[in-house]
Amino acid sequence: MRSVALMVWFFLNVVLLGMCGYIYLLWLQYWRHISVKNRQIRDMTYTRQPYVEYYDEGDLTVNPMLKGKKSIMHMDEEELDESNIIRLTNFKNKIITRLRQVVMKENNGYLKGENPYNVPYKPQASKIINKNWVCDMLSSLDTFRTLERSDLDHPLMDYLSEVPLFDDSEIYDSCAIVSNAATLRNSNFGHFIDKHDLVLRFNNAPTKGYEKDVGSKTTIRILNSQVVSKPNFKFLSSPLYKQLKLLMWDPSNYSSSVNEWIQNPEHDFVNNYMTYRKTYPSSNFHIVHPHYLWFLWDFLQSHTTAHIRRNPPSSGFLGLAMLLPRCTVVNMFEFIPSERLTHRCHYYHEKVDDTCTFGIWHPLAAEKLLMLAANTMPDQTVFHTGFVSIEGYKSLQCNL
Ligand code: NCC
Repeated sequence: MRSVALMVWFFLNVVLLGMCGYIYLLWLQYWRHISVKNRQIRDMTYTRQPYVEYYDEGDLTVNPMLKGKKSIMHMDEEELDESNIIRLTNFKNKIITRLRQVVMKENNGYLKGENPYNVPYKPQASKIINKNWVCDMLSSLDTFRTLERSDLDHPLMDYLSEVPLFDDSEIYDSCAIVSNAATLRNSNFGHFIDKHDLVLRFNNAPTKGYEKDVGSKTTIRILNSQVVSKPNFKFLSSPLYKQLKLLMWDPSNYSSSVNEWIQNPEHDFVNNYMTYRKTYPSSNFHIVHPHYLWFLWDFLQSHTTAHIRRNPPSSGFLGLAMLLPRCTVVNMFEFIPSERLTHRCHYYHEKVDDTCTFGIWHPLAAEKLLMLAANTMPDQTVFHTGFVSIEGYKSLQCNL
């Protein structure tokens, strides 16, 4: 009897001890959770600054020139609760890290990497960068340039439009640049995009069937020379390329003259260009001066603290440079990927390819980090809603 009582007593003690141990573990777990959460919130209030330093100097700092500015175009955005803000901050950090990794990888492969356009060695930016690069662009000697008849000694010259792509009085309050990114799907941006005074699209990106997400208005399209020359894009017959301003680009060798380039363009666009202009003589269709592409590349290099890929900038960056002097504000849709990010490339295809978003041929990651540096929108707009807003020259106060 005594030994049974002892055993019960022993058993109860073990249970009691076990319970105390368990409660202690739960208590520890709870305080660990609270302290992680507090740290995240503290970090978040630090990184939720609206403007990010675009290259790895450590801090995410506010650009004083942009502080307090607001875009003239607003979207109604939902209010995020705390757990969503934490998720968003983690997403933002992942995207910025990924972009920086791509830039670093290109930098590390710089000397071994290909240099198909014979770009001469250019130093990367020093550690102290003027963050207000939009003003730098304005103060630089070379501004956006299209080919003019006097630039060429080639039959093409007679087909170049004499009406400028934009006349001097064409200044817009709000401009939208719509990327071709797959993250536009289910964005519901259509109505907002169409409210902009000017809408820029790229290549063969359709609007029909995608109006809810990308809108239907197109003021201008930028085309790379593949789209003008390759039969599968149906450049001469597709309605995509009619009744709007068109701008195409084809890269030359870095130091070729215009006449050397036109004898041997990268893609043979010349016949289609001439046929288009002959068929639609009043069309406003221009060709980027090939030296301007390299000016843009030089500009990007001089504002990136790493060596960038020695290929021309993407159509997206060209579009931004073209519009900054003409728009009070430029809203860029899904250039910085939002939380809708998938592995797909375009909103109108199922093709899976991450490099469309982070870059493999163009110095895309460096371009995107520069866009982020000039962005005036809060993180929620960029990484949740899906667009960045950049002030045009007109609204910036540059000390020129
Ligand atoms: O894909 P693309 O680019 O036509 O996209 C236009 C601009 O949108 C931005 N973009 C696109 C996809 C994505 N997932 N994220 C993005 O940010 C980029 O800024 C891009 O410039 C081009 O720039 O002209 C490009 O064109 C395509 C392709 O030629 C056309 O789409 C026609 O098919 C190029 N791809 C290939 O040649 C395979 C791409 O490298 C550049």
